[in-house]
Amino acid sequence: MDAEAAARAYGPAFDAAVAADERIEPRDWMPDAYRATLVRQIAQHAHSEIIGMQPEANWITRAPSLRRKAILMAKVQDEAGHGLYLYSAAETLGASRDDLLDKLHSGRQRYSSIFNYPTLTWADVGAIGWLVDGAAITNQVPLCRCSYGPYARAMVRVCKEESFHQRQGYELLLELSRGTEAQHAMAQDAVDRWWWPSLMMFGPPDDESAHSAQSMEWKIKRHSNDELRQRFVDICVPQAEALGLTLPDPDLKWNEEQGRWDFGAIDWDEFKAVLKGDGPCNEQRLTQRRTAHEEGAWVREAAAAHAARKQARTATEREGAMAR
Ligand code: FAQ
Repeated sequence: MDAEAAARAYGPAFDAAVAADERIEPRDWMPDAYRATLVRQIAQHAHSEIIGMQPEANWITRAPSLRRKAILMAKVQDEAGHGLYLYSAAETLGASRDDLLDKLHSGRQRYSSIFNYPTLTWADVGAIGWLVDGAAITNQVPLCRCSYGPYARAMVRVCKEESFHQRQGYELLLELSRGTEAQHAMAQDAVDRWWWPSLMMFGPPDDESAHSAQSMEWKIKRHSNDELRQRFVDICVPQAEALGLTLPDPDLKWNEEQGRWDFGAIDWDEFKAVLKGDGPCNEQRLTQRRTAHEEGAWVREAAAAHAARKQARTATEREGAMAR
């Protein structure tokens, strides 16, 4: 059956399943563009998780206590795990992991803008947990209801772990904020630097978001970029107050009529520059990723050889059992 005939035959069932909030599973028919959009978004998400390990891993050897070091190591490992679930979800759509990594390494696929900023002090670990993981959760909780089953299910576990990450960041910042004057200043400086890039994580404004309308129609995205950004600001304002820290936005103002916090203008030129590769750490992040991939080649080879040997042994044992 050619593609057009398949769309005529199976398209109505796909549309009905999406309309009824049912899940689309890997073996179901789906429009090519739906598949391509999911591969694009899931791959970008997976790449963000593994590149996102770098800014915080930078502080593992310098964590101020054994407790903080153990927590940070567990968090960075969790991010690696999230990358693996997400690459697996992309594979269920027919994508090849090698090809996706190739596209990341050659700059043909994106990762989140946020990971192109440097972690200058220990307080940045707290700011990433509170703001970056906080923004990630705000964006990802609705993805647990994404129409594509494997992505939605991966998000359930990812969100549980992100919630722990967010709390550890908050707790770290709270301790610094209530500490010495220098510690408080360090926490404030980190929040000043991470606030605006965190708002950019939600993507361009709705009127410039190329994919939102179609992705919302397919129920891949459940809310627009601006809706989620607003939700995040409304969550953060009282949390910042409880932390004893200020958000670096003189235009933040409670809007009684709308029941939300109005906030100042985002510097979209900065966002575009980071997407183009001109952020403070773009080059460093990609170089480190390529190096890690090359240096890990022997691990992949050894794992593949081990798996092949195990499979051959299982096949021999099965044949032996059948002969008996
Ligand atoms: N950075 O039409 P839209 C994490 C691109 S969480 C870079 O609005 P869409 C956890 C977009 O790809 C971070 N590029 O796109 C963690 C598109 O480009 P294209 C990852 C961005 O897809 C925490 C163009 O702009 N989370 O890693 C960004 O409908 C701590 C037009 O944009 C996810 O990926 C950006 N911020 O909406 C790890 C969540 N925003 O492909 C370690 C899943 C937009 O046309 C430590 N993704 N672009 O060339 C999504 O929800 C969506 O993809 C959005 C963008 C909301 C990010």
